Amino acid sequence: MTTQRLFFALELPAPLQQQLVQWRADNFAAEAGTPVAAANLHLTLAFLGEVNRETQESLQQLAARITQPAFTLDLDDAGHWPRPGVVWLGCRRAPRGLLQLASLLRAQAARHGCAQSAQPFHPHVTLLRHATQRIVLPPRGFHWQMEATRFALCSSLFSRGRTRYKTVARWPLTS
Ligand code: 2AM
Repeated sequence: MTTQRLFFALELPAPLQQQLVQWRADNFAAEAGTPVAAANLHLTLAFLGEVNRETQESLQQLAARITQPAFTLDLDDAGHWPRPGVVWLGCRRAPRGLLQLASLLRAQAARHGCAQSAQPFHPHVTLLRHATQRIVLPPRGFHWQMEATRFALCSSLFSRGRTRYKTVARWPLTS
């Protein structure tokens, strides 16, 4: 049976993606890590892994039934996880709506056999990969805000040495 590598995510608006890429270029040396392409900047809500069509359809049906209000996301924190080699942007205070949405999607994924990480959910936008050396993070004071008015199911495709994400479906956040 064919499978796809899938994850639920908050997409970032294109202008915000561009602002983040500019800030990254201004604040990180080229050797700090591999930059994630602007169009690939996103915030993962629940990672599903390789999923067959039947599981995908069940999870999409459940996602369509979610009724949650939109929320504001403040990207005002950054960090470095040397082991996976990730430099990320996140929120000093994650909005309740974000945590609720991720928790629901992760629970539904787990019930459908998509193993969820034992690590607590730490919402983040990955900016750099392969960042395994010591890094000096930019000083605090940066802050971007976005309204999360919808969430998406995305697929991850790897071809010709590049990862591309494609949006499979989207649902509005409205109560
Ligand atoms: P990352 O950016 O922290 O690496 C597509 O690969 C998305 O799913 C990325 O945002 C990635 O998070 C996330 N992801 C990949 N593998 C994962 C895993 N095993 N557990 C949780 N998230 C994962």
